[in-house]
Amino acid sequence: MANENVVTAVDPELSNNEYELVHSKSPLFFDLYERKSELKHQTHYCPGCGHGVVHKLIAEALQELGLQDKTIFVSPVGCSVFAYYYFDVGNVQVAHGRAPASATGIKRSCPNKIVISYQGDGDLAAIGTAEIVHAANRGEKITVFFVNNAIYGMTGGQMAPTTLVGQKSTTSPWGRRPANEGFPLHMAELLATLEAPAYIERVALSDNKNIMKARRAIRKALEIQRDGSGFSFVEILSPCPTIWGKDPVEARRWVSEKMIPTFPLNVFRDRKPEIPTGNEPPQRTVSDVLDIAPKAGAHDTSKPNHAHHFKDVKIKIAGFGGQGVLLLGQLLIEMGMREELEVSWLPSYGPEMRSGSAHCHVCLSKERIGSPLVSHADVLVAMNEFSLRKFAPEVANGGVILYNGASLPADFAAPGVQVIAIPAAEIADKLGSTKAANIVMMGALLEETECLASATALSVLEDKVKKLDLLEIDRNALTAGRLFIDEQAHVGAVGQPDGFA
Ligand SMILES: Cc1ncc(C[n+]2csc(CCOP(=O)(O)OP(=O)(O)O)c2C)c(N)n1
Ligand code: SF4
Repeated sequence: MANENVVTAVDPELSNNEYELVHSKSPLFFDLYERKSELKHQTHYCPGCGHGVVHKLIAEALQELGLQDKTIFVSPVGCSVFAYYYFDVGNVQVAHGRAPASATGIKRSCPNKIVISYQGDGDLAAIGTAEIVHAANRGEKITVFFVNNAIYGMTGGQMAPTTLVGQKSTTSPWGRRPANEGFPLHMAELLATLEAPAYIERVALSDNKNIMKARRAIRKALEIQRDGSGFSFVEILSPCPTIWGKDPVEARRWVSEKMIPTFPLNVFRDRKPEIPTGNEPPQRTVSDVLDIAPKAGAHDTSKPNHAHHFKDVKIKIAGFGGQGVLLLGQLLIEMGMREELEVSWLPSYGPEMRSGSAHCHVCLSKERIGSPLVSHADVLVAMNEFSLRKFAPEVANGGVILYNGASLPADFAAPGVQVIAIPAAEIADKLGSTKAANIVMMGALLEETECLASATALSVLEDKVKKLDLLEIDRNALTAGRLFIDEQAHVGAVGQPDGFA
């Protein structure tokens, strides 16, 4: 049966099938490179770049080992930042240098997955030195593919820790001088001084023979992770024709003639580490560790007694710094946790401590949360007019906007969304503190959406608000927000530009 992944192109200039080009692509790759509006069959890498070769070798190894559905690929910052556009596996793209730390978290929470940390030499050996050393030293059961091209490719050719002695770069225009810039870092050798790693090898993309060795090393590193044997690391000396100013053939030769003498190819470690076990600390629940277990006599929230009528609720809370916008989000996720929901809270604010704009994304869900980002909110709590206008267009159809104001701005409209104006600041002011406006809004939110129980809200406030006079104001503010929603419905105090209320 014909292999659908093999494309055969016969050169029309050549007679009688004299010469045939055969290209094959691993089915582990996506069909098209969607990021490019045109040329979707091409990658974003320069011709002759080693990243493309390494991608192919990883894809083929994953496919041969049958690991596609179990793999989570952590891509770095650098030329390979878009690796997730190619690999049809689980993908996470992380901050510069942090891939081994993120991979650690992913592997520890999903121990049955194959977790790959893919990094360049700027990413791994400069900004991320600490992360790789400590992940290796802990013997994290991840696989690291370290693409060493002796330069920062993505940013235009600055010196990397791996830049060769005498090699010119934009930041070492006279060539690297050990007296000034130090010597190249040998990451494979450095990590091989540690006890915990199971497998460390350096390979090179200098010629076909070495590429075949790289292929075997990549496969072996993945097998080691599959078998649970420990930390595996493959350093791959890789051409960067563009920044080196060479054509692809010269660049490969340069790997062979210049890089390999500095970075000898070798298996530096190949054994299952003996890591002592036992004496593990007792397993404790998150609420025990954070000391948020319900106290005796407090509202018993150990078991959720509130029926959640949703699969998930996405909330955005926005206003000025100082209006308790971020705190309101934190209170809601605390309540969610006590009601045994999955929760996430993602703050966003400028450098100003007060009066700058601030907002947070809150997710409450019965299922694991994929992304903490709320791009289509079910509920928007807008603490000021700026936030109302800015975020209203992002509210999902059928969603709710709770606006801190006596009435809606005259020209404001949000079709398909229920908008409720609540004079929260005035209500809070009358209760003794304008600052409690966020709690008035919390009461309104709970009453309007019924997403969390009032009893949980009270128990959270009792635990979090230490000053008794403030606690009293907050209790009243919570009730006032709830009552406003109940009563305004009867008296028609809802802003209704869209005819909802
Ligand atoms: C915190 C931070 N610092 C600096 C940068 C700029 N930056 C982007 S990629 C990069 C280095 C990339 O070099 P390398 O890891 O060797 O990967 P390559 O592009 O060569 O594959 C740098 C310094 C950044 N994006 N983030
Ligand atoms: S700049 Fe270098 S590392 Fe980056 S894509 Fe081009 S050849 Fe590859």
